[in-house]
Amino acid sequence: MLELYNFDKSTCSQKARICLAEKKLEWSNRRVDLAGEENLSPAYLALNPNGVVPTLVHDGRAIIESTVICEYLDEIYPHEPRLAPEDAMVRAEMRVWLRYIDEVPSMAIRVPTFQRIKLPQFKKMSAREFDAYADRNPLRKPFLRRMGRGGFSREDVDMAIEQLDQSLERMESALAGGAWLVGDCYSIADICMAPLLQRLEDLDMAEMWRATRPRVGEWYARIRARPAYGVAFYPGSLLAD
Ligand SMILES: N[C@@H](CCC(=O)N[C@@H](CS)C(=O)NCC(=O)O)C(=O)O
Repeated sequence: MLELYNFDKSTCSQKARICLAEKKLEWSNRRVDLAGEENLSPAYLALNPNGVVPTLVHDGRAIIESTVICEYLDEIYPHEPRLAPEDAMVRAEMRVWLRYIDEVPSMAIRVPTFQRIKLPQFKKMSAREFDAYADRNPLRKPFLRRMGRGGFSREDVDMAIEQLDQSLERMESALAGGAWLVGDCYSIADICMAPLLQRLEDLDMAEMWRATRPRVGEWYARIRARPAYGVAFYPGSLLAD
């Protein structure tokens, strides 16, 4: 049995949901209430000590990290569509993308997201309440402390935009070689990038690629046209919903 602990609007959860939909797998939805801090409850921390979503529970055993979850699902359910390239060298290229996506754009996207969504809530907290909230987050404490109740500095916002811009530029150049990030093979690299572009669009930041990066625009249209995309992004899963 597959259970996915996830949250509708979380980009990391969306990565895992696209993967499950691509593989047409049956799974039980375990919705985690982030606003209610269910992710920081002892029961959830026992599954995921980082206190973040998603977590996949397969026959009672927990697997964390969205990218790891995607690779795991493709490995244990090797039916079509395969989501990793057959060739070891090309698979390594995909993994290079996955490390980069985890380290750079997935981190950077949190800055404009938190500025837009969380800042109004944080502003209502007292200093003591905010510090206690930051301290309860096993993984996000430094990030939250840096943001503070007043929001990120101009420099932090600019740095995040620069990193997102770099990611889009790398995509534009990779897509000169084929329809997908790793040549002609639709893969987990595409799946992990897609929710980040959806988020940029939801944050009214799609101009970062619309006029200037045509291959990215075409890639985005292609991935959104896949049936799995519509399954993963059900009504209520977008920032604006
Ligand atoms: N590297 C982790 C990151 C997971 C992560 O940061 N999840 C966010 C949502 S996208 C979260 O749970 N945030 C908790 C919160 O916002 O309170 C993964 O890819 O699974």
